Amino acid sequence: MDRGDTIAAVSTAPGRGGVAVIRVSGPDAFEVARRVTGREPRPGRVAFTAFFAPDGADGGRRAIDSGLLLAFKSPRSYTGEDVVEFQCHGGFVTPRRVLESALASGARLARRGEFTERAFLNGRLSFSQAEAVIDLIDARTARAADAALGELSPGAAAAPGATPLASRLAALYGAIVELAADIEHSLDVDEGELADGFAAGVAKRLAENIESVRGAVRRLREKRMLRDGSLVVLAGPPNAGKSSLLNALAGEDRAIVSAPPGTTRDAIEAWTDIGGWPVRLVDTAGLRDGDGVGEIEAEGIRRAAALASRADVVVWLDDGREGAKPPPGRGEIAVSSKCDLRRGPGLNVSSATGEGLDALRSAIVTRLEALAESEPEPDDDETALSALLETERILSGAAATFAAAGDLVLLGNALRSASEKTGLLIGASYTEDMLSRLFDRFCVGK
Ligand SMILES: Nc1nc2c(ncn2[C@@H]2O[C@H](COP(=O)(O)OP(=O)(O)OP(=O)(O)O)[C@@H](O)[C@H]2O)c(=O)[nH]1
Ligand SMILES: [Mg+2]
Repeated sequence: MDRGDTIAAVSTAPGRGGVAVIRVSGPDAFEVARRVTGREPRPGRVAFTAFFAPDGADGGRRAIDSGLLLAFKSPRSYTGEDVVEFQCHGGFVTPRRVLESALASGARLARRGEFTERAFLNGRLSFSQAEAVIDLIDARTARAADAALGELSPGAAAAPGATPLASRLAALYGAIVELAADIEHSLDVDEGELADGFAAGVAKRLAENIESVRGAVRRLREKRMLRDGSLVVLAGPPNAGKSSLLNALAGEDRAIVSAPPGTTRDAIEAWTDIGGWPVRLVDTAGLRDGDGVGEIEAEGIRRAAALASRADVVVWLDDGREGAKPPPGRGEIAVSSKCDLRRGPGLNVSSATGEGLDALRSAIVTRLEALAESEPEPDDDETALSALLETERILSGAAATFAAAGDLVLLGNALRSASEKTGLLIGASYTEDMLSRLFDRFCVGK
């Protein structure tokens, strides 16, 4: 990888906006700034300056905008390299022209996440902090942002008090390595010289380590739910009030509501914040069968059933009419809708008056919290989670074998492979694959 050159990118989101930031990092960053602005960048000072393109008449330069120049001298910068930032007007043209001028002045276009990758490689951020940067950018709710901030800068005012996952993992790694070392040592001494209760002490420490792995798995699962959001599907018979409920929960008029049954065909979704959890709320076609169901509605019903089957939570609405099917599968919350008209079993909710909406939100939060506590699905391909699950598997297996046979050599081997797995999580070792997976999540310019 070409990590020693100078990179540039527009760091702000594209589109209309008051201000855009173009960031340059690398050994030639100050030279790029000299060429783009015609002045000397001064670390710690903000300069108001013109920006030039190098393609003016007679080989001269042409003004394209004016704005602010900021300079950061290595190693005191985001990436740890020399960094300059140009703040120009936003919009579709100017940021691009300032960027092109930087590129014409010796920089090359950064890949996505390359600034943060350099920060990581230069030791300015740990792996988990780099991950927290993108989680913070992607956060959809304040709770998700707090969780990311807690990992990025422990002790930050807005962050909750919980121990950052990174510290927990570091402690776990330390405990496993220490136990492995004690066992290695015990192999070097005569059995008679081992302290009384040595085996019992080992078993106890092993059990504690397994408990910490489980705690970290739960934290990771919660983190992932905060990052990716949860799928909450509104399902039920036609006309039960699903689209009305989507609009009421999302606080906007997303889905068409109308009196005839069979209105909704395509699934309609809205992202919303439910008790701090980012939720992808989906309104579906009413489920019914029999005569009078046309081709399009039938397809809508198939999609609704498919969505409900992979939902984290299904909210099953029933307005008490004949023919309503029982809720599909587990994990659903039964709602009697239109409770301003009639009361029914389960949660009574009215989208018309707003009654029961808060109770429904709480019921959804309860389900999501239970999910965060539950065992993650085994096919999970997330690097950290799979490394932790693998650690748990190794440790549990080792604990069982040790309890049965008391073989310290086997246990020592198991602990060594467990420590390699957890080492991956604390940046003691990391693979190129982990790096590219992480930095692929970033946008260009960060
Ligand atoms: N009084 C009352 N009427 C409601 C309530 N919710 C929905 N309705 C009415 O019930 C009818 C159907 O509402 P929708 O939200 O379109 O129902 P749906 O379940 O999405 O229907 P389909 O898309 O056809 O399956 C409309 O006439 C709504 O105005 C409610 O809480 N109270
Ligand atoms: Mg509908």
